[in-house]
Amino acid sequence: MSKTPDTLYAAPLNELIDFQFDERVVAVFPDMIQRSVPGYGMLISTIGLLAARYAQAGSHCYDLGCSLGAVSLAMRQRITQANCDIIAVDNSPAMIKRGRELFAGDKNSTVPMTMLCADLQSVIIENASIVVLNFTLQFIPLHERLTLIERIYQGLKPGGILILSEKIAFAEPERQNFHVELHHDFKRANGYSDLEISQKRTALENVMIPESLADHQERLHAAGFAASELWFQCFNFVSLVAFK
Ligand code: GEK
Repeated sequence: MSKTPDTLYAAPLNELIDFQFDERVVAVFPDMIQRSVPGYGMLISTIGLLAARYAQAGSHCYDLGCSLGAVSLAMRQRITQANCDIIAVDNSPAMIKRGRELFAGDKNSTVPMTMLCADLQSVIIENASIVVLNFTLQFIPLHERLTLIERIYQGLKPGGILILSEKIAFAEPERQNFHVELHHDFKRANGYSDLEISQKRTALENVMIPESLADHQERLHAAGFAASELWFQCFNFVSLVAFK
């Protein structure tokens, strides 16, 4: 599939409004996320492998903040356990509209999949073997995060997993600068200009709130998860698996 190039922040903008997952973002999203998140393609395919191993027969697999459904499609291609289904949720109508079109074209699997346009906070999580938050928790208000992780823990079956991928922040300024600078090098190497990098950063400032790795690990523990494992890190982008 050819990707529409992301040029949303290429020209100087007089007024920088808060970032929104609207039609303009949806049109360029596959290009944007690939060029902005180090390891995105590998994360998606590896989540498919985790799903293959941890899906339990007769359970639900949730993809919360699914955007166009890349995680769901990867899980769908790998799951072989009987009577599993995938529930993909996003509160952006434009994402879900385009995601449903892509899902309709995915003929590689018969695993049932539902794409819901809803606030993930209102979705009941039950009988789950896998829950994925792939770069979604960072958009949830800080004070709501523990309740969400607790709800996910309660909805998971014994042996179930939460896959949590996030952009993280570092308490020590030197470490923070090191990772941020390398992330910006990554974006420059993918063709983004300094203007694009800085305008996007400003647009995300009030919308995306990264926390430290320790904050995430402590919250997972507080919610009841017996153990969590850091399985991916590239600069300030990480992914954890938490085990019930
Ligand atoms: C991927 N997981 O391609 N309820 C539902 N969806 C939400 C909410 C909410 N309260 N808040 C934000 N979102 C995807 C990438 S993108 C990450 C996830 C990024 C949705 C929002 O609409 C967007 O589609 C997604 O979370 C975050 O693997 O663009 O940096």
